[in-house]
Amino acid sequence: MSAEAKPLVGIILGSNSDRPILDGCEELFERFNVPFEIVVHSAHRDPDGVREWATTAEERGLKVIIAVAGKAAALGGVVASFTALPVIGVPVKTSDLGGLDSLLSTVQMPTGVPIATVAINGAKNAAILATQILGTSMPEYREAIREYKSDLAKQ
Ligand code: RP5
Repeated sequence: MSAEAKPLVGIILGSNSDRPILDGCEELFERFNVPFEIVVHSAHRDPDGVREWATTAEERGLKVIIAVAGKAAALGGVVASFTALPVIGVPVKTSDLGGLDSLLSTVQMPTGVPIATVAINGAKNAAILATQILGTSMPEYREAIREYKSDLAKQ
């Protein structure tokens, strides 16, 4: 993947404190040759930043969005409200409620605004799912997932 490749997946974090959740996720995107970008905008502390990023995501070439947030995790839902792109939500494990707060805030979306929610701290699965979504129209990503699954079966 060239350094200048235009990102296809946009990862938005609610806080810099969510950054460690991406361990393993970035490596998978590198393995699959998927260009991605990472930004930090909180739905509660920086709603204007979220809106600007989400409303311009499609025109900037993004195909899939991953939203990573914890606690009263509104981020994925707010992003989904601004874009027609598919949004994958990663609920972050929290110290007080173990991430159940993040999970329910992310998964319990009203009809019409779905978020494909993965497990608490499930950023690796988010990377795989995002690549599978890309693979519906880009065969090289289908092949990358096929190879990955074949390697998994050998473990
Ligand atoms: C959420 O609040 C963030 O996504 C993070 O998981 C949580 C705590 O954020 P910090 O107080 O550590 O910035 O918005």
